[in-house]
Amino acid sequence: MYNRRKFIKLSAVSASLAALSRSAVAKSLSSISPPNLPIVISTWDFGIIANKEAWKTLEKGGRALDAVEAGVKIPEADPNNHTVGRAGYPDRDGHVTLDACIMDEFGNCGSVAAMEYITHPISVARLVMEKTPHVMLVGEGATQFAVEQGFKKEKLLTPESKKAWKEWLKTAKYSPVINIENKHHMPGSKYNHDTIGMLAIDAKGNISGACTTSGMAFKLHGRVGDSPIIGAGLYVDNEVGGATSTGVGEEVIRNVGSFLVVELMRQSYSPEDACKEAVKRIIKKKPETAKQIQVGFLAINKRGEYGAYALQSGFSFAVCNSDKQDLLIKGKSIY
Ligand code: SD4
Repeated sequence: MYNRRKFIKLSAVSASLAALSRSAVAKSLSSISPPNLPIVISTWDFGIIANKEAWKTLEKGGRALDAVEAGVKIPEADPNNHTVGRAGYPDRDGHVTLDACIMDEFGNCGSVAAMEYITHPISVARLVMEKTPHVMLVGEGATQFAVEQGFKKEKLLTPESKKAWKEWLKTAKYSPVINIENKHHMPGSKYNHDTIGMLAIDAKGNISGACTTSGMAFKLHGRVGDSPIIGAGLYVDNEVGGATSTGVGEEVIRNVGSFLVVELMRQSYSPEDACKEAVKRIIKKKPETAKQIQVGFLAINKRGEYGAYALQSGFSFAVCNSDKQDLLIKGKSIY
């Protein structure tokens, strides 16, 4: 009897101790999770100014989707940026054709490809997502839709881009060069140029992403890269995280790169390891090509942890949260 009573008493003590330690664990978990939301990250040095614009929405408690659209519109409108938006370098026939896509926390997505005459392809992509039953519009159909939605039709080829194109025409040699956009950037421009891919998590923990580009400089007319292709240039799964890519789009498409990165994070790879594995797949399929081109991936998981990996050195990404608005990180690389 005595023993039984003592046992009951002891059990009660250990049960309340267990409850206490459970509540301590719960408390410590809630204090570290979510770590630092909201947060926005994006590719390359010009990601800093784009993130700052996105942050204006996020810090007010706004939606990640609105933040990424507003953020990437900054490089799209920048007259000194020759790889995104209105001042993008043209294709080999002199047409500026733009690619962009956007994806929200519900798995909705919209995209435009090879679209001419419109400065903000990301906003057209958003309207494709929100106002049509489709995911992707291309070429003239995309421009027509944009005009119907009230976008202004503009001539996008700037004098600087035209000059660079004329210069290129002298040899008209097309071979993707590592960070080709950086090599073609105009004197006086202070940014390191390339596609912008942006991923944000808002205060509610919802993830969205956007990706926008003028594509590879002096491409074949009609060429579409990875950037407007959901799963290649961008992918978001609100349960897992998001990923985006930059570099030679053909290799990203072949590996459905951003979808792969998100799926690897689902299998509990860290964002950086997932990006590294996706880069390694590119090498595995085309080892010789991989040595001569650039591809970079950037990813964030549901907890707001982020990471990146590239084939070649020179890839950077920008991070913005309540701690710091202008953090620039050098991406790790294989070569
Ligand atoms: C494309 N991925 O069109 C884009 C462009 C880019 O370095 O990121 N270039 O293939």
